[in-house]
Amino acid sequence: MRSSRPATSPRSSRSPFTSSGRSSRPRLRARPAVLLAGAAVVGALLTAGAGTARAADAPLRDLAAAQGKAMGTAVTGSKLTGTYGDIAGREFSWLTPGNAMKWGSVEPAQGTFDWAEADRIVNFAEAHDQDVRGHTLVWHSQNPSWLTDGSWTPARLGTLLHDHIDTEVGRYKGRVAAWDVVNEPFNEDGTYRSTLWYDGLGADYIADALTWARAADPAARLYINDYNVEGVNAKSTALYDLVKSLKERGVPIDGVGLQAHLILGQVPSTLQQNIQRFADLGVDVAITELDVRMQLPSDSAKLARQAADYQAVMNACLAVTRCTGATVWGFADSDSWIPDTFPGQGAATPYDENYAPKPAYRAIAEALGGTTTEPPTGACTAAYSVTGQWNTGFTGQVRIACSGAALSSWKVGWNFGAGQQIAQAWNATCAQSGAAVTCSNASYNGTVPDGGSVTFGFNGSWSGSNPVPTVTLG
Ligand code: G2I
Repeated sequence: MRSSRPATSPRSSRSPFTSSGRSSRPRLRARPAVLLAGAAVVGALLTAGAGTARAADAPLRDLAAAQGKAMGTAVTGSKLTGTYGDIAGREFSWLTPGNAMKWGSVEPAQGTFDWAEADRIVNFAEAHDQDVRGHTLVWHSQNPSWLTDGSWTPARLGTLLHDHIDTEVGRYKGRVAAWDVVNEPFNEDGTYRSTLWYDGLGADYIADALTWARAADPAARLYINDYNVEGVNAKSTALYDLVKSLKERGVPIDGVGLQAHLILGQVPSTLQQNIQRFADLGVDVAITELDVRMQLPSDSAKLARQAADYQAVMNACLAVTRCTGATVWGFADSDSWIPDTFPGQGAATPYDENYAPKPAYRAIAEALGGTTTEPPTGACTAAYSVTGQWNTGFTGQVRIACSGAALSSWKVGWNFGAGQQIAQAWNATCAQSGAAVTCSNASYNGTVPDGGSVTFGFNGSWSGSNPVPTVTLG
């Protein structure tokens, strides 16, 4: 289903991408009642006594809309099916392609374009009434080698950049609400970063890029985006001075993106003050790449600290009208850049590797005015997720986890609601009769200790749709 909204309709009625930073129509969409605690998965609880269902709390995007804000996530286009797609569509009102719109992705060979993943994300966003934050047009990284290895006169380099902006912004004209036009232009000390662009074109590559982007899509909100600019410091002050001078010169600049790749316990104390000073310049501010990394393994104390950090960031944004919202840089720990870049660190996002919401998820919801229901202590839970899906097949998994309780054997059941059939299971014995599936432990994995978990998987077939069933553990 595609959005019925014409591509040219004004966004001011549906998006926090307005000059005031507030949405006049909060997104309050009906949600299926079976969703539990905004969770990625439908879980079943087995407590010492009666099984207690968790309350159906509102998705983050609805909570954010009620505050005039957006809640976003970076996504990978190829993953937008199964549980990952369910969460991306349900919980978020902004999508940022994590890599799909970078120059190296869209024009791997000069004049040869690949828009497949970017198109997929934009189509998904429209089908889910979401806005897209385009990322990113001018950067020193993830450029195609034909560009970085070439030898260009300044005039030719400027033409290449102009054409790139024209082509990409023009392609998505009316469909991308905001662009990170320029990404990461500064060094930590506030001087300009030496890049292909700065070295070849001088500092005015920034003004030129913004001007070209405005010409290619006058309705898109145009941002400069950087990291380590969340608090008041030399780098954020350089960004502030740049935005101020661009405004004075009449260069089109609508917002600044504070990436917010944060370290556990290190939310800058001047975050709100910094957001406010940009807002006072007359630009929007967005938190664009939020994550909070920690040394692995995570534990409950670190996860609680992380929840407080997420909440502090949300509160700072909520306190400033022109802060339009926050985007997390991947919503699940299995889809985060952190472990690759910082070996030994991770667990930086609001969902764990099995798409179960973490304390950080609940902290975001609560900052946005929502209520969340913690699972009761002393429970074992079963969580079903689709980990992969193709034409007619899919792979699913169920994770049984205990906290304050333990199991010596287990049996999990569910009803497939759309004709799905299990073909083959591992780490469990499964049987299907009509829609009803029951799976019990294998000889070697009946024991789930307090604090431990067991996962089993299966391949199945589907057609039409593949909804996540409600699982019972008993
Ligand atoms: O580095 C974190 C972010 C900092 N701000 C700008 C963002 O654009 C940037 O995102 C990350 C992506 O999340 C990573 O996924 O940018 C990285 C590159 O600097 C991305 O990493 C790259 C890997 O380096 C490649 O090896 C890989 O092929 O992701 C590519 C696609 O998975």
